[in-house]
Amino acid sequence: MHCLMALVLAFLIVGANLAAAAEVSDAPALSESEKVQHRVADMFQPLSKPAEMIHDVSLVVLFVCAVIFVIVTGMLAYVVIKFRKPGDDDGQEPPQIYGSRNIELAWTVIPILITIVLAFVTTRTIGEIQNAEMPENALKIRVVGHQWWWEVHYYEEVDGQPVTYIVTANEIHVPVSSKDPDKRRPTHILLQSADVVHSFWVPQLAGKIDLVPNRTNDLWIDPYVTGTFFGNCAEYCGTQHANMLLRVIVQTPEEFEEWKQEQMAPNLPPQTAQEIRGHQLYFDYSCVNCHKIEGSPSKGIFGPDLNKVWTRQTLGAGVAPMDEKHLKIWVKDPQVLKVGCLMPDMQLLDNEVDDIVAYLKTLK
Ligand code: HEC
Ligand SMILES: [Cu+2]
Repeated sequence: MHCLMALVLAFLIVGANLAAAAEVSDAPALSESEKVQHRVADMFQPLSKPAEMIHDVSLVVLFVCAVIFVIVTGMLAYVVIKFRKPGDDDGQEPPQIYGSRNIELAWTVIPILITIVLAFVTTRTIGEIQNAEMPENALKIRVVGHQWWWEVHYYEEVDGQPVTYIVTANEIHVPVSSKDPDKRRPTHILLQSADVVHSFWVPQLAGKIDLVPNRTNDLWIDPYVTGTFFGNCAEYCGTQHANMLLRVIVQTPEEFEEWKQEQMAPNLPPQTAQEIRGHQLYFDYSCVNCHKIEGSPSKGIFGPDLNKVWTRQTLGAGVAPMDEKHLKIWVKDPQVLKVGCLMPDMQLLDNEVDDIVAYLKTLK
């Protein structure tokens, strides 16, 4: 009873302290309703060929393991109940039996065989996915992992050389593919890293593959339906690893073509007085050293390409929605929304922030 009271008291004290702590801390930069929707993607609902193949093989593995689990725990339960200490126990040691060649062989050989079969089934699937031929019409993308965002290049091979035609960040638009071989249009994605090891994972579309510095890996996706698919970095890569989110937006061929044209169109020059001031400030401050804007002297590549930044759904690899309010918070001090991210607080005045954001909104 004392014990229980002590426990209740402990809970009350901890609870009170937590409540007090919550009162002192500042209001969060993002309220609950403003947080960007990031449904945890359901890997048991694959909607793309490679994810489907992985799903099938994992069900086989899961089934075999479930059977082993039931047999082993069943036998364990049986033994524990059947051979529990009887009422008339004489307190003597039971007879000691050492070694049974047959039983030892059985529990060595059977698990080895099961493991070999599972290994073969798995490697065959991995091989089939990795060695799949990409059709001529496959969309080609190169993704570079950064602490803590994704750089995305759309490229075409011209005389064996990759030529980039769109650069964006964190959001990958692709056309819908199909199970019908004639209507298929998969997307082939090269994976590289600018700093540490990251891992690209969009559970409903494909398996996860690491992005390793000085190496190019690749995967492909073949989405059967349109929609937005959520993914994230699946290899711890530093402070903001958890906010290194990514989304794949699967569109109809027409919508995708429209998006492509929009991204490739030249930016309109700033119109209003405020946009012109913002444009000037953007170039006066060191934004240009880290960010690139197509057709302008802003050629930095340390941070995300800001060309058409206003067409993105999210900001800072999914930490906030892309709207005026959050863009202002970000430009004022990105550390508020994404603590430790590699864009510094530029110490801008509020009116400078307003002007720069007005300019950024013309990038669409
Ligand atoms: C030292 C380099 C650096 C400087 C200087 C810098 N940025 Fe950034 N910026 C970054 C990095 C890195 C990110 C990505 C942060 C992340 O998502 O983790 C970023 C992200 C952004 C984003 C969000 C883009 C997106 O798609 O999510 C905007 C907008 C932006 N910066 C605007 C600016 C503006 C405006 C300035 C000048 C006032 C500026 N930046 C100065 C490095 C920099
Ligand atoms: Cu990571």
